[in-house]
Amino acid sequence: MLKIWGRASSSNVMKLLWLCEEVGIPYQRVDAGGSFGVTTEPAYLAMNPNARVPTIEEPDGFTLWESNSICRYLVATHAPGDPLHPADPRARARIERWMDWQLGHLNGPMSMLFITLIRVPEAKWDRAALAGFRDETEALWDMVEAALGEAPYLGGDSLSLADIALGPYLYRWLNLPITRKAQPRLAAWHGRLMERVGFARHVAVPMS
Ligand SMILES: N[C@@H](CCC(=O)N[C@@H](CS)C(=O)NCC(=O)O)C(=O)O
Repeated sequence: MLKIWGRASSSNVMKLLWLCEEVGIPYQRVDAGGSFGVTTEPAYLAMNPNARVPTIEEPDGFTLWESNSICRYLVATHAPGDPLHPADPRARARIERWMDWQLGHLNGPMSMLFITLIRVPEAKWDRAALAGFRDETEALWDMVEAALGEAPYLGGDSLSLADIALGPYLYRWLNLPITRKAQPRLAAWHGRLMERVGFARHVAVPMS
């Protein structure tokens, strides 16, 4: 059976748990990262020298790290042809663009905002920096708000890996204790994602 290494509270692990639920891939999850440690042990580093979660391990010993690459690999190997990651080059590229954008643009300010608000004691907050992360993140979500004017899902008319890559961050953005401007398309998109069992079960969970 597929093994997923990583704590369930990790946004990057959530992507994989949701995807497995979405396409019916059986898996065993092993706690690692955060207070569980494990990621700096030699056996883990041999699988993932980046010492982060998630990492996957197949029964034949194949391992892979980087959550978005793992998502692509899992569809290709366990659900080939699934519209989550279509073969058409243009449709696929429009989906992968958002996966790259999540990693290259959204992840930085969003993680700083999340870690400060949820994991750093309030007395230690740098409020000016926090306001900067909030503003930067809101401007990035405005891009998604505009994109959702073209289609109900980020990659087009149906759920795709673009939604799965951004979903955990959308949930956090809409639930962090901050003031936010109204972004009605984001709210409607969140409502559509909440209808997916995998999102409701693995992503829409208390933040820690
Ligand atoms: N780009 C990597 C990021 C991996 C990453 O930073 N994971 C975080 C959790 S979301 C982590 O391992 N943090 C340290 C830890 O949990 O010990 C991916 O998408 O897999």
